[in-house]
Amino acid sequence: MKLILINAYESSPFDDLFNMSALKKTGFAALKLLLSPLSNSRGKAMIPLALPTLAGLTPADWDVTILDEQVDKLNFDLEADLVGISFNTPSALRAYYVADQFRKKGIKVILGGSHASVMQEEAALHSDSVGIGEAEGYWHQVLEDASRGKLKKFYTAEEYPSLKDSPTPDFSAIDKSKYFAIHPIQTTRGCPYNCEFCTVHKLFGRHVRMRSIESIEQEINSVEENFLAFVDDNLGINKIHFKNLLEVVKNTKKKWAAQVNLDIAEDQELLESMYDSGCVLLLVGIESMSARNIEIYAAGKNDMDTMELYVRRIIDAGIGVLGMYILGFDDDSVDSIDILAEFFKKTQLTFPSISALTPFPGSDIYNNMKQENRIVSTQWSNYNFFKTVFIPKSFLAEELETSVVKIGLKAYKMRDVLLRTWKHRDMFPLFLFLSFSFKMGYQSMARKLKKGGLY
Ligand code: B12
Ligand code: SF4
Repeated sequence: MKLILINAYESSPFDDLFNMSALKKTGFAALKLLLSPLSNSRGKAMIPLALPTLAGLTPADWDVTILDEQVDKLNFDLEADLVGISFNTPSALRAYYVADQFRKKGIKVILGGSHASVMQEEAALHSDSVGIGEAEGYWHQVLEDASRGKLKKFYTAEEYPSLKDSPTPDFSAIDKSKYFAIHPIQTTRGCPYNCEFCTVHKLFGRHVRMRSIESIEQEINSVEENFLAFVDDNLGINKIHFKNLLEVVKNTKKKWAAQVNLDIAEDQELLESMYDSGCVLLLVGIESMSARNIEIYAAGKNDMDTMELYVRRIIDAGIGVLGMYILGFDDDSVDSIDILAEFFKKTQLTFPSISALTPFPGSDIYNNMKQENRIVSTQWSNYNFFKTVFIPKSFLAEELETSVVKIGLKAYKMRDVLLRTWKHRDMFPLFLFLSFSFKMGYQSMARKLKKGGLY
C-alpha cells in the first residue's frame, strides 16, 4: 500500500523573518562562511515533525513518501492509496486545495493537525477523513480501514495518548539536505498554563506527558546533526525529567534550543547546567508588558519586573533569549511601542520577536471575540501573526500592523544588535546572522505595508 504524507504550506510574512535565502542574495554570503553548522547551506526550513512522526507510526508494509511544500513542489499525478495532509491555520486554504486535487483523481485523503483538529466539519468538506488530535491514538485504525476501503469520516483519540511507548519518528523518507541542519525533537506534550490566545492546552491538554528518557537518548544518539531543536511547548516543566534530559544532551556535546517558561530562571544552578549541556537559545513568551493583559490573557505569567530580571539572568548565564511579544490585546495601544523598546534596551534581549495578536480558531480569545462580533476575517491565510483579523480596542487595524513593524524596526537598530550580540561571543556569527534575518524581515514587511498592506 502506498501512503503520501504532505505538509501543506502557504507562504506568510513570517517567512521574511527566517528567510536565509533572501539574506544570502543580499550580499551577506560572506558572513555565512563564518557560521556554525546550524545555518550551513543545507536548505531553508525546519523539518515539520508531524510527518516523520506519522511515518514512525506506519507499519512497514506501507510504502511512505513525504512531501513538504516548504521545500518540495507537489505533483498531483502521483499515485497513492492514501494521502495524509498536515497543516496549520494559515495554510488551511492551501491544504484544502491540495486535498481537492487528489480527491478529484479518486485518491483518498485524510486531513490532520492543529487546524483540522478544531475545524473538523470544515476540514471534512475537503477530505474523506479528518484526524482529530494526536495520531498516536488512532493512526493504526486509519491505515487498517484505508486498506479495507472503509475509511470513517472522523478519527479521534479516546484520551491523550501516552508518549512512554510511542515509536520514535522515522526520518528515512526525508531528504535532510533540503533543511537546516537542525534535528527537531519532542520530549513532552501538553502545557499546564491556559493562555487565552493559545490552542496548545486545548489540543494537547494541561497535564504534561513525557517520553521515556531512554527513547529520547536513543533518538539523540542516532542523529548526525549537531543542533537539536526541542519543539516541546514548554520544556522543563517537570524538573526531574528535565535534569535527566540535560545529562543526556551534555554527553552528546550537541548544541540545543527550546521553548520554555521564563520561570526556568528562578533556579540559577539550573541555568548553569543548561548552559553546560549545550543550550544556546531559549524561546520565551514575553506576551505583554501590561499587567492587566497578563492577568486577563496569560494568567500565571510573570509581571514586567520579574520578566526583566529573568531575561537578564538567562542572558548572564550565556544563553540567548528569543522573546515573543504579542501586540493587540485590549490593554495595548500605540504607547506600548515605547514601553517595549525600553524593555528591549534594558534587558538586552537577544532576539525580540513581535507579532500581532492572532485569535486562532479553537482558542478562548477566538470564541470570545466571535461572540462580541470582533472577528472580521475567516480568510485563514490572514491568520499569520501580522495581519489584523479582529477589531482591536485601542488601535485601528492598520495601526496595529504598522505598530508591529515599527517595534520590529526599532528593536533591530544596528547598534543595539551589535551590543547585545556581543554578549554571546561564542555564538556571535550565528546570532548576528539571525538578527540580520529578523531585521530584514521587518524591513521587508515595512516595504509591503507601504505598498498597500501585508499579503
Ligand atoms: C515547532 C513549531 C514551529 C517551528 C517549526 C515548524 C515546522 N516546520 O515544523 C517554527 C518556529 C518554524 C514554527 C512556525 C510556525 N508555526 Co509553529 N509551532 C511549533 C510547535 C511548538 C510544535 C510543532 C511540532 O513540531 N509538534 C510535534 C508534532 C509531532 O506534533 P503535531 O504537528 O501537532 O502533529 C501531531 C497531531 O497534530 C497530529 N497530526 C498532525 N498532522 C497530521 C496529519 C494527519 C493526516 C493526521 C491524521 C494527524 C496529524 O498527529 C501528530 C502526532 O501526534 C507548535 C505547538 C504545538 N504543540 O503544536 C506550534 C504551532 C503548530 N505553530 C503554529 C503556527 C501558527 C506557526 C506559524 C504558521 C506561525 C506563522 N505566523 O507563520 C509558522 C508556520 C511556519 C512553518 N514553516 O510551518 C500554531 C498553529 C496554530 C493553528 N491553529 O494552526 C501552533 C499550534 C502554536 C500555537 N501556540 O498556536 N512553528
Ligand atoms: S502560550 Fe505557551 S504557556 Fe501559554 S498555554 Fe500556550 S504553550 Fe502554554
